[in-house]
Amino acid sequence: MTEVRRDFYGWATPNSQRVSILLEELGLRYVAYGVNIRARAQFTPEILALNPYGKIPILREETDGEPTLVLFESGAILVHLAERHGAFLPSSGPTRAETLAWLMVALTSLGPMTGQAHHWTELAPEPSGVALRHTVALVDRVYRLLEGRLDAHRYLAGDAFSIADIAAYPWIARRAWALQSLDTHPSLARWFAEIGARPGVGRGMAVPAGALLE
Ligand SMILES: N[C@@H](CCC(=O)N[C@@H](CS)C(=O)NCC(=O)O)C(=O)O
Repeated sequence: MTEVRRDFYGWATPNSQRVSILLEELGLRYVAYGVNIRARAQFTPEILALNPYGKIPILREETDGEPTLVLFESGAILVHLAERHGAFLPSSGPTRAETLAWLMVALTSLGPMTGQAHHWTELAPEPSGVALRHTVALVDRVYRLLEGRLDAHRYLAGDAFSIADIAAYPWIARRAWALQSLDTHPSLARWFAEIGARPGVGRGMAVPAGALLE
């Protein structure tokens, strides 16, 4: 029987949590390695050898003891695992296309815009009101989009929980970074509570054990 070993490199960050949530939702066995980005561990030779971009998450797979895949970019990892295990992404048809569209909203708008806003709300060495207002306004627009979608549909891709929800959830959990609130987004709040109640999501959010971003 073929034996697959999976090594997951991550930290308590939203992009990492996307992957650990999916690993848990799929019930896969994996070994989690902590890469503390606040201690700049992403720039060690070991991590740069796996991802020359020096970013997490990273997934490494071995099949029967032979390295078969090293993958970075959370979206690529989500699609790879979902396809390989036949879950949370339809294999063809319009719902697959829609799932990928909402996945891309999470990958290219929600995550990066929230990350940029976070720079201006908490991390920048010098404040900039212009940059803060600009980046928060970009996130406001994404939240309005998600609220409208979830007003009309149970999940981002429609009727079924998918990798689009998994990609969005950890960033909504960090909404304070971009001065967002669920109080003014009732449908997003309903979705956030439902996704957060899934045991696999709860477990995935806590990987690697003991990791703290602060
Ligand atoms: N587009 C990438 C972004 C990865 C990313 O920016 N990861 C952050 C943690 S959430 C990181 O590694 N930051 C450290 C750095 O950029 O040096 C993905 O989705 O995987």
